[in-house]
Amino acid sequence: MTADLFDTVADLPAREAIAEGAVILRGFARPLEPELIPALREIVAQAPFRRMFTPGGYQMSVAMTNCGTVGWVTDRSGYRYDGIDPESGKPWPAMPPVLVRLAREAAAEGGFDDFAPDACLVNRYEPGARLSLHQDKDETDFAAPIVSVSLGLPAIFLFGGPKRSDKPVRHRLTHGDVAVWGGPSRLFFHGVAPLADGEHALFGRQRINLTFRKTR
Ligand code: MD6
Ligand code: FE
Repeated sequence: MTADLFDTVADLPAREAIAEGAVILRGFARPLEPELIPALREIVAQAPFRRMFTPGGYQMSVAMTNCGTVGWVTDRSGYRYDGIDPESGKPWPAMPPVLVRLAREAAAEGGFDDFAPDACLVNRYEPGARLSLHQDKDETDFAAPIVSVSLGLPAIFLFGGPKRSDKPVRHRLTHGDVAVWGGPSRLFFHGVAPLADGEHALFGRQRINLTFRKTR
């Protein structure tokens, strides 16, 4: 038996099914790292990270920005996708081709051909930041999957089921891992446990997560 590169390096299979329609692709984004980092830098220069407020008035611990035709925003009036960055009054930065390609190839690897995302939410987790269990349901097209790319510090991804009360399974996501969920698990509850402190060689004391969606 020959182990492939990922088996050797991470001692984990390169592809882990976590539910019907849901898979973790270990290290899938790593080959694109040299192109991803400058692309992200450019996005953040145009649309800096900001900590948004929930409709209930709480400030999120995760800082966010977006690229693509539309971006996900939350404020006192609710959650929505908007073509305009409320901080700048300008359109969100375009989605760089390397990100479109990464999302499309990961989706295909997860069993979802022809994924054409129009939104990429960029999340920054600093130590202690967390995301409580939720469903991604502000999109109109649930046929398309969610593609989620992890960079920087490791995090514990909580993946539950169709009901909020379904006990989530904890999956450790590290730099370069990509999670894809769609079809039967498209609306499954998920979240991120409070980020443990640490230092990543490229990203320092943070985790960056990119979530790609087709919103319409
Ligand atoms: C993650 N993120 O950070 C998964 N969903 O691994 C999400 O599920 C997510 O970061 C909606 C909005 C922001 C997110
Ligand atoms: Fe989500």
